[in-house]
Amino acid sequence: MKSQHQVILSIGSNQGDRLATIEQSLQLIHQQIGTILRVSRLYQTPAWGFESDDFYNCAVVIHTYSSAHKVLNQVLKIEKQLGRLRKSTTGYAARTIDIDIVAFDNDVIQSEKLQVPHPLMQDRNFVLLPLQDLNLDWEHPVLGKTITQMISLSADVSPCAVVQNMTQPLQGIPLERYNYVAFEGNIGAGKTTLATKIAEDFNAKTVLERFADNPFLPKFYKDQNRYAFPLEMSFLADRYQQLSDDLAQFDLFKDFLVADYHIFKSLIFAKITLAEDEYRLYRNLFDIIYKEMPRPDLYVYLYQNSERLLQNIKKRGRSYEQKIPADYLDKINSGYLDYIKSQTNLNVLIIDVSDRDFVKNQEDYLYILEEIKKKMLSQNF
Ligand code: PH2
Ligand code: MG
Ligand code: MG
Repeated sequence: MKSQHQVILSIGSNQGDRLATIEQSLQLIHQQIGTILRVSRLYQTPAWGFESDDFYNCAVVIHTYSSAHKVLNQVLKIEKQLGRLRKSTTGYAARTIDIDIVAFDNDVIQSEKLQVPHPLMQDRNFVLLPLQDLNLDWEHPVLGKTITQMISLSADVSPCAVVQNMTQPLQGIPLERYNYVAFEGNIGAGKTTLATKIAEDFNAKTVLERFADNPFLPKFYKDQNRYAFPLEMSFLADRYQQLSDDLAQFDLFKDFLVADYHIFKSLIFAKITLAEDEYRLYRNLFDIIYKEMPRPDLYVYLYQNSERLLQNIKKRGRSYEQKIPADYLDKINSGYLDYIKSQTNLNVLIIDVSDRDFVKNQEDYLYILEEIKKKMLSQNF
C-alpha cells in the first residue's frame, strides 16, 4: 500500500496559447496538488463531440495525499487561475484549459460532482493515447481493461498527432544516481514520512526502522536509568540485523535505497542515555559492528526545532512518547550535530524543516527536493 494516491489527469486546451497554458498547468499541478511522476507527449487532436478549434492534449500521473474531492477542488482552482471561464450553457465550449480526473487509484466514484474513472475515457483517443505514454500498470476498475485494450476496443478514429515531448518535472533531480540515501533527524522530525514519499516518487526501495516492536522502549521512558542499556543494546542488535538482512536483498550498485535511519544513531542515543562506563562498553561493541556497515551516499539531517517536534509527537500519539521532555530532544539534536561535525567521510546535507510540512504543503516537499538537487549540483553529481 502506498502512502499517497496515484491519480491520472487528462489536460486539454483549444484557446489562446495552448502550449504555454498547458505548461503552466503542469507547473501548478506539480506545485499545488502533487508530484508529477510522468508527463505524456503532447498531442494535437480534433475537437471531440463539438465543432471547435483543435485541442492540444496530454496526460500526467501524480502522487498526492489529497482525497479525490480535494483534487477536484484543486484542479478547478488551477483552471480558474489559468483563465477558464465556465458559462452556464449546456454542451462543450472552447476553453483555455481543462483538467479532468481520469482515475484515482482503483477507486470508483459516483458523486454529483465527480465521476471516476472518467465516464467517457474509453471512447476518446485524445485521452487514451496520452495515457498510453505513461506506461502504467493501471486497469479500469469497472471495465477490467488496460489502456492498450481500451485503445483497440475504442471506436474513435479521430487523428491524434504527436506534437512534441514535454519536460518531466522530476528529471532535473536525478536522485536515483545515489544508491543509498539515509534520512535522519530527531524523534518526530518526519524521517519516515519523507523517506516513504521520496521512495514512492522516485521508485526506490525503503529500509524503514522497526521501532515499534522494541519492548524496552515504553519501559525506558518510565525508568531511564534501569532500562537505557538493554534498550540501546536491543536497538543496536535490531538495526544491525535489519540492515544486514535488508541490504543483502538489494544490490547496492544497482538498486536505489531510501532509509529512515542510519545505524550511527545508535551511538548518538547511547551517548545521551547511558552512564559513562556503560557507554564505553557499548562503544566497543558498536565499533566492531559499524566497520562492516555500508555507508549511505547521502546523509540528510532534517533539523526541526523542539517545539515543533513536541507538536508532531503529540499528533502521532504514541503513548510512551508523550512525556518526552524538550531538553531530551535538545540533547539528541546536539548529539546529531556533534556527530555530523566530526564526520569527514560522510556526505551530509542538513535541511532546516522547521515551519515546513511536506505532507500538507507540496511546496515544502519541492523545497526539500531542491535542496537535495543543489547538493548534487555542487558535487557535480
Ligand atoms: N474535451 C472535451 C470535449 N472534446 N476534444 C478534444 N480533442 N480534446 C479535449 O480535451 C476535449 C474534446 C470536454 O472536456
Ligand atoms: Mg473534459
Ligand atoms: Mg473538465
